[in-house]
Amino acid sequence: MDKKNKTLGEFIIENQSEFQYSTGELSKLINAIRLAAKVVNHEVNKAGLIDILGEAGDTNVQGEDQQKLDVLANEKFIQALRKREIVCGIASEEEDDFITINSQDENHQNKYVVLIDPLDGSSNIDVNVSVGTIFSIYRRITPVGTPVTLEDFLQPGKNQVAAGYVVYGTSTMLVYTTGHGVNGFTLNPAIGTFYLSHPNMEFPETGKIYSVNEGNYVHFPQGVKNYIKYCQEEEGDRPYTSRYIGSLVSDFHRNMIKGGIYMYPKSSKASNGKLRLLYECNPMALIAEQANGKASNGNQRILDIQPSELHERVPFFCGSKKMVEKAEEFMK
Ligand code: P6P
Repeated sequence: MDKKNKTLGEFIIENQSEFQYSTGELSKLINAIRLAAKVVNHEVNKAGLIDILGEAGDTNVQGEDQQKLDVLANEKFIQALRKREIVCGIASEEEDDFITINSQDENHQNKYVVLIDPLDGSSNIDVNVSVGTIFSIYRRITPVGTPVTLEDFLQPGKNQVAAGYVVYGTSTMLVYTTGHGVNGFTLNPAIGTFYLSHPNMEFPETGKIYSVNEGNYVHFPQGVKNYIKYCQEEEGDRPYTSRYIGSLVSDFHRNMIKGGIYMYPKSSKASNGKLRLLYECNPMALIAEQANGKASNGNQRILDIQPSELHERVPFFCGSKKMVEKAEEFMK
């Protein structure tokens, strides 16, 4: 079959034997993400109308109470994952603590934990800028048959069995990896089907785009300031282009296709930067490495970091390998 016309469902079935664990388990996990992504996509795409449609009162057209979209996205992903009888626990940016999923079978036979940022960049919704969902999947490390514990969530990113994102942009795409490369699927909203549109996605080894909030420049460490000036100098293939959407998933996605580096450094205002290790940096770092890119906190591989708490933040430098390495040189 022509690779390009393959649906996500066909792709999962054709590639599930690569999944190191039970073949059916991966399908259930990705299918749960797929379903929730379609539901959230529907809500995000009419976000601008909700206020108008909601003028009739406190409810929207479906008669549901109006909810902030990130709360709604959180509920939709948790609901989809809970139903699949495959996940024993979920952690989310929207939840202070992790959620234990009690399987119907009280022996807690479910083997996977999922960590999500249900709607990253949600503040952009009000200005019609693309947003995304980020997900990270691990096998539990505590014994199956016992309630999930915090230890199951505080695993280094290199232990992830799958990771991906949904970008709700000019088109909606699901991009994910199970450790065998990165593939991108575009949603045909007319029929609600994701099609393989970007097989084997890879970061160009270098690029000419740097993404950072330069409004924080004066607060950055000197090494970061020096790298930003390096990007702006008239020399060789520079100056680079500055592109910063304020939505990690969108900046990452563009840089993976065109080549570039995304940076959220620490600063005098945020000693560990802003991005969360467990459900933003780790999944994006796995995707980056699977796409021949690189992801570090400035001096350490993101995927090697041993987490100490659920919502911890880390500085984040991610994208084309040579650009991340150059940035690290300036920060040594
Ligand atoms: P700032 C969105 O809130 C987010 O987590 C990322 O998606 C985005 O890249 C970053 O924060 C933007 O943060 O401080 O530059 O507005």
